[in-house]
Amino acid sequence: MKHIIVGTAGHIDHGKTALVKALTGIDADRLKEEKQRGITIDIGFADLSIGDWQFGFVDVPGHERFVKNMLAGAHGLDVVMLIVAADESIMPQTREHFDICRLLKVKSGLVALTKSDLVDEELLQLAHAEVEDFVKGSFLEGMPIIPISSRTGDGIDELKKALLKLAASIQQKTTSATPRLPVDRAFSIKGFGTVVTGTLIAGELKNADEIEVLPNGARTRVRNLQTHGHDTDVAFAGQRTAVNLQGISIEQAARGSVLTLAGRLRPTSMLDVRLELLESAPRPLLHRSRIRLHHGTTEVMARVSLLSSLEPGVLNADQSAVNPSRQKGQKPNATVETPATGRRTVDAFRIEPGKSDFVQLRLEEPITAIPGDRFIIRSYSPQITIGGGEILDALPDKHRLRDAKARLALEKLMRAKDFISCAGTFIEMAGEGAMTATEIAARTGATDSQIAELATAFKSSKSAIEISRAPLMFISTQAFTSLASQVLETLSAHHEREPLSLGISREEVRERLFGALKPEIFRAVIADLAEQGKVVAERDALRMASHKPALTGADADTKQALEAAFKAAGLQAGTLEEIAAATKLSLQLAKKFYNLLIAERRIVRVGDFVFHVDAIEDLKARIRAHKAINTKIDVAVFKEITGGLTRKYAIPLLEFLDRERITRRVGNEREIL
Ligand SMILES: Nc1nc2c(ncn2[C@@H]2O[C@H](COP(=O)(O)OP(=O)(O)O)[C@@H](O)[C@H]2O)c(=O)[nH]1
Ligand SMILES: [Mg+2]
Repeated sequence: MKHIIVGTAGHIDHGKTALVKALTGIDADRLKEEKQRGITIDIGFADLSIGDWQFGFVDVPGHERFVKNMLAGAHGLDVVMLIVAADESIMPQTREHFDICRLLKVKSGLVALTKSDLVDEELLQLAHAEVEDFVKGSFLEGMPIIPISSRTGDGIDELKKALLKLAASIQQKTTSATPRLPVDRAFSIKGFGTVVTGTLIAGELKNADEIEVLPNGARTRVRNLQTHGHDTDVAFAGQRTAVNLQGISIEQAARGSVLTLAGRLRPTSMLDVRLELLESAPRPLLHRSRIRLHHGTTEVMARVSLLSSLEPGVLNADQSAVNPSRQKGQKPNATVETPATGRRTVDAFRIEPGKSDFVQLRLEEPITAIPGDRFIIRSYSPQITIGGGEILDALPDKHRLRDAKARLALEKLMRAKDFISCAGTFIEMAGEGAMTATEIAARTGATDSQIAELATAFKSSKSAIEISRAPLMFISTQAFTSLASQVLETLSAHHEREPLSLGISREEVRERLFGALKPEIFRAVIADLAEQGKVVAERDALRMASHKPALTGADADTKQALEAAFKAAGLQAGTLEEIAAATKLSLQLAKKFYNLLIAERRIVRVGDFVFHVDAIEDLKARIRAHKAINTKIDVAVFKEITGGLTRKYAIPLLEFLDRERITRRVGNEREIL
């Protein structure tokens, strides 16, 4: 069975509800008030199976006052039946509903010329011609225009045939996506609990799935699932779906909510969009205008924050036109001083009717959206449809008015037509921040298996790199390369500054360059540099593979003298301060060479003391040799073996040997391993 959602659109009283009834036998006016007044107030539903196809019909109200409800029904349509009464022809809501369908990018449709029984052939031809002219240049151009009478049944068979033909020609909604069900009704059935209904616009929903209702965030399991009035184990994208939820109130899942799998999507209060202002909009859209945003089944108030493409120069010219008193050479600014009122305005920034531009919408209440979703905007007052467009980024950063970088990213997102290029762009935008699979899922609505495919895609495109498997994480190749060269620069600078030092502390590099980044990134960059043989990562230090501590003649002598002093002291070696004094070196200089000797492992730190590696190796050999005499050793014997070391040295050395696994402490004694 294939599924398709068909909606009505058109002016009030043109016969939308009657047509749905003539097609399906179902009266979609379900409210008492609707039946009494004979007008549709809210959206209604009906279904019909023909052959392999299951049609879900959404009948919308035509009245000007209920466009808000019409929008809640229009969001998930595959096919629209634009209904035009032959006796009245095109009327205001014919235009508004048609604009809405165009802006929502409804894929396909047809025109039903209803009430054909009320007009003669001549009038019918006239209406036909007017409709043909009306849809010219739109998605309905060349689509069937069918004269119908719901009263006599004329044309109904032809309409069914046309619907079947359309259904076969359009692409089905995708099931390989995170499921989303914008709720259009939430009600309660006694003994059953809360039920929500809506058009499943993407993915699949299964019985017992753990779901989340956003933006509320309430979670529960699917208790019962119905599509088109029948129980089912799975609902597919394109089906009218009813979901029984446990432990969630009607208020938590009210119209406008989105039901989705738990933990996948995130509500947002900002949207980056491509917005088209209708040619018929009464005035330009200004920066900071307050508008009504309709998305899915929800309506929220929002402010328009333009992303100006105006170059400072262009703005200059524009402003001097608006404000001739402006001084020449004055710094161009986003704000214009209006001489009459002295008020600062940014009205120089605007979208003219019929034009499109990038815009950031700042919402007064959160919604749940993903890129590719369509939306409609209506003016605050009067409430009329003025535009709409496509969401490009539903989880954007806040942009300033003139943010060239944001515009550039949005251009890219607009051109990204598939998931891989879309995800690639988001990863590029994240830069050094990289993106986890969870972040990609929330940003794009992709499934885990789609995200897993990215690794393969990036391997051939080389645009991004998988830097971690668990958690799955990607970084753009550009950011990765830049971080790697920053590491190399830092190491080079360090070697130049301190030619005697063997390397720089790993922690210092991490903090300085990767401090705010995910820890996996540092690990991956260093591992890559090491693998390429550019960097040597030793214990807690990093150095360029090419780096050799540069010792001049005098330095080499000093280093040697210091090492000799440690060697001569044997196991009686003191602290660094003592050795420095004994060799008549300044503590500062001694420290430098001492660090070098430590890094080269010529000397070993044991507690407060420092021993030459030879003395330590000799000690280990002597202890091992003692094993032939006795496998146990205590402090007294240890002192004997070491030629009478005092406890001051003996205790830290014994503990060191324990750590080195030469000995193991057993009570007061030690076992030689
Ligand atoms: N004669 C005639 N009347 C119709 C036809 N279709 C609808 N009507 C009538 O027109 C009125 C409005 O129809 P309705 O379906 O409620 O219009 P809607 O507001 O577009 O849903 C009702 O009184 C219908 O009986 C038709 O094909 N022929
Ligand atoms: Mg109606």
